[in-house]
Amino acid sequence: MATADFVVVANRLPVDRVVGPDGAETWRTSPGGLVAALEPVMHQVDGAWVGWGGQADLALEPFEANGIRLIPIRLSAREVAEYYEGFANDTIWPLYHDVIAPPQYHREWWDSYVTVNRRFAEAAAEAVAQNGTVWVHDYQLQLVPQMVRALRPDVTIGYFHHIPFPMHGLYAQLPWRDQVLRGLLGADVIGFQRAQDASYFVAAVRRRLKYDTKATTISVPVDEQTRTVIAKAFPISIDTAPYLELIEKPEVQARAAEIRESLGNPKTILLGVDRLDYTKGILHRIKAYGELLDAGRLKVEDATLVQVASPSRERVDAYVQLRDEIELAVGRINGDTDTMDHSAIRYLHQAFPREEMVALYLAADVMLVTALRDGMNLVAKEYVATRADNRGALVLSEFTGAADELRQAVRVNPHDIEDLKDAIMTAVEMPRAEQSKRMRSLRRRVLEHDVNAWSSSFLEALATARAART
Ligand code: GDG
Repeated sequence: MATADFVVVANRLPVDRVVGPDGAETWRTSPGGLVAALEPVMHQVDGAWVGWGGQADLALEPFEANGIRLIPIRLSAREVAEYYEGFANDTIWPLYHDVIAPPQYHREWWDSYVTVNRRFAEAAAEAVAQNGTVWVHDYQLQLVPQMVRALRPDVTIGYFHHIPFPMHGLYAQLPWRDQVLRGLLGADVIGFQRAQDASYFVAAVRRRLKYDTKATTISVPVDEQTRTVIAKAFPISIDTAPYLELIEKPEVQARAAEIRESLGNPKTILLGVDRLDYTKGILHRIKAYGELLDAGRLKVEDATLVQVASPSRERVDAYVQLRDEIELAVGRINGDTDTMDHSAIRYLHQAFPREEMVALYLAADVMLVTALRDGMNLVAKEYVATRADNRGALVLSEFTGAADELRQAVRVNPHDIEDLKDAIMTAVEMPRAEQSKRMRSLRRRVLEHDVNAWSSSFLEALATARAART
């Protein structure tokens, strides 16, 4: 197989498998921002993408889709359960999100994580050209940088961590804490969402491995010498173009008006859009909203909360339980407060096409992003991008990466239900002029720092690292 100068390694391939009514298989580009950000890069250089096809036991040969060479990794059903649902989503995910849910530590999950990481690393090492670049993505593949380095010392390696990195006091729980640090340190550049994440990582390296560190630079001893690793923040963003196009479409605007109509034309539509995940603070938001209705600070005739909770990780216990709790809470509040014409909460456990999401953003007067912990949170940025008329208000948790950048949002500590209630009311009652002043500044930030700016700055750092090595 021909090699590629630039190889992306991510848990998922950038395409989804679609089987037509005649049984014929096609691949459709996934709608995610990562694909949008990397697609131009993949086309400029000679690129390949290593990832899982999303289905257990799917054995596929490398193939090409939309001009990108794809190298599928096969995972058995057991590996999906142990490496992906287990270690990635039930050990690392809760631990790195400040143990909002208790992480499960199982030795066989770890073993599977090592095995699968090695498979990804071997595929990347085989695919990359001499002196090429490998860019590894996210917490499912933290061991891959070191594994690729061991196989291919000629290659420049980047890693980007999409979720938070926890403070040392929590990180230290991980039974395989040193192995994971060493795995990541195989990279030349390690990117995090926030400066705080990077500094927690550097502190963990200093405390556990006793390596010398200085600000964002880590000196990793190799034989008698040292190798420099950069660990710093590269806040990710959205591909703004499709959002700016969709908000101009008459049918999307008409749909936004139709949504408002179908909710009984309330004065205020509040919106939450999240994967159904315990990190997103959906329950806290619903509780605060219910108390505002109870206390008469909001009236069911005047306000509706639309909560989209898109199905996620439905085979992990904590998610099954969370869904029950949310649905109980929504049912109670609606049961207590709905009238024949108005519903307190319109809850949708569904995934929608992007057009519908944009229509919802356009219809929403107040956007609630109240995550208890979130690497970045792209929903906040998407809402801001769609507010071309500078109207609307964003309530944003200080525990999201986005809070570092979106300073003009109504900031909130979602653990503090009283603060959450006050923040919701501040947003609901915000005068037009203030909405406009804040939104203008928020939009400037999001439109200037889009996903292309993010990938360029990361790749520049990698190029600098490569130059320093030679
Ligand atoms: C991880 C980190 C970090 C959601 N429901 C639907 C739908 N979505 C889209 C949103 C948004 C994306 O999914 C979710 O991105 P977030 O950033 O909000 O959150 P995570 O999925 O947890 O992502 C996060 C991110 O990685 C990137 O680094 O920001 O912190 O946790 O784009 O719009 N899209 C459609 N239908 C849905 O029902 N079409």
